[in-house]
Amino acid sequence: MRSTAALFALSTLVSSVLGATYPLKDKFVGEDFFTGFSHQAIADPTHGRVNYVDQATAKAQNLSFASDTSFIMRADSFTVLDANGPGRNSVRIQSNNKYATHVSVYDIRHMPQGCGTWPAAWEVSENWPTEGEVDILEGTNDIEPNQSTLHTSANCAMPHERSMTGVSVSDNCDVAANGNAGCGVQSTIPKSYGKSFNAANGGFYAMERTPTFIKVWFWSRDDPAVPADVKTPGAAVNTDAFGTPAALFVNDACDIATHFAAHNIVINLTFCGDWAGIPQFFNTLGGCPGVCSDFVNANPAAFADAFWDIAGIHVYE
Ligand SMILES: *[C@@H]1O[C@H](CO)[C@@H](O)[C@H](O)[C@H]1NC(C)=O
Ligand SMILES: *[C@@H]1O[C@H](CO)[C@@H](O)[C@H](O)[C@H]1NC(C)=O
Ligand SMILES: CC(=O)N[C@H]1CO[C@H](CO)[C@@H](O)[C@@H]1O
Repeated sequence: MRSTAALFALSTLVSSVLGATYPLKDKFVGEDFFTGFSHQAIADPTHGRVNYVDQATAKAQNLSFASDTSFIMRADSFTVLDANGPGRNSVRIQSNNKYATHVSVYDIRHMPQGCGTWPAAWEVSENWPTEGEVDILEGTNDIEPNQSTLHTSANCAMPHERSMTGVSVSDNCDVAANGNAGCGVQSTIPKSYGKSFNAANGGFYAMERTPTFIKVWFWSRDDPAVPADVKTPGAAVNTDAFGTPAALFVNDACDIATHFAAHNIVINLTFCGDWAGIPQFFNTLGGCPGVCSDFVNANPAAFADAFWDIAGIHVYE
């Protein structure tokens, strides 16, 4: 009896982080980003030197552009800015649909690069932090690697050691506990961010979210281990075959089901602000000159590589 009970306990523990097969729910390729996502001309909550434009403006200025095989969104790289006027034009998009238990696969050829840039691909909803935030790909000033992070309300923490290839840099996800750093896992996979990501023609990020765990994987474009259903999206994905994730978040000391509501997918590109603009990140780690906002105002050409080229986002539910 006792050993059966022990076995049962072990199997429920193990099965709580097992993957599954999920059918395709939404596919976003090319023009789908103009219909399945909304351009958000909002003020940057992180105080960036940015001016998010609406869809009509983004199309007119060719900041958002779709072909059959890609969706490009980028910063204005032509205009010298008045220090007293609005920030640099850029694009922030949000999916019209929300997803709770799901897998999202991001096939990205190029991510924004350059001094002052703060790009992010993440999932979030209106009520922050009570409904949670999952940052899949985020960083600043080309500083590699960066990380995947959860931001939550109180009572959500992670054990330090987990079955993942990345390294936990902070175990408390509560935004009030550590100046909104959240619980971040730094990637140990080469070419997962910035210049080296772009030089390899990008790659694939995938995130699986269930009521009991959240996992993030990354494969560089030419990694022979890219799962076939990630490389060539089809009717379903099987996360059992994805291997050890770069980041794993578990429910030992965090009730994932109540800390995370259904989320929208958000892709954004801001400049400077509460993270990229801090001298430690802009100057010391990023090797960028002067004051971030002055740099953004005066150097439009420095933003020529500040663009996303997204081959597609597929969501399985
Ligand atoms: C951009 O994304 C990051 C993701 O973590 C977020 O913290 C920041 O507030 C976002 N900025 C805007 C304006 O959306
Ligand atoms: C808009 O951007 C795309 C992608 O960079 C480019 O191929 C296209 O020529 C641009 N269109 C115009 C009118 O500049
Ligand atoms: C390597 C690196 O620059 N990592 C940074 C990732 O982002 C966090 C902030 O969330 C920084 O604290 C790290 O230094």
